[in-house]
Amino acid sequence: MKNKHKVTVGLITGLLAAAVVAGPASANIVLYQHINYGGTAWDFGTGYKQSLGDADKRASSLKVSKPANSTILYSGLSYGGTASQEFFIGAPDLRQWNFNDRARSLK
Ligand SMILES: [Ca+2]
Repeated sequence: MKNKHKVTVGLITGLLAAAVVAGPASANIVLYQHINYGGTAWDFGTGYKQSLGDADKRASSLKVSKPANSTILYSGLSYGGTASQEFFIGAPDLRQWNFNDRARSLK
């Protein structure tokens, strides 16, 4: 049992090392049409999108994959609007952040 645990830790460490070596290119910010990561998924890569195309004002949940540190959603195009919110891991329900079907750009 102890050895099995060590192997698991080693594998995870290896995966983390691989992710770090890959750098920001492997970081993905994914918005979802519905809450709890349902419906259409829109992958925005490492972010910095002045407009969200098909996802415009439709996203209801999101995920931020490591090694991305975070993403910021904006209620306006080109990082504008009256509201913005930073997310570090993601959010299963953007209603909790008053951001349901509201995001129009992201960093
Ligand atoms: Ca939605």
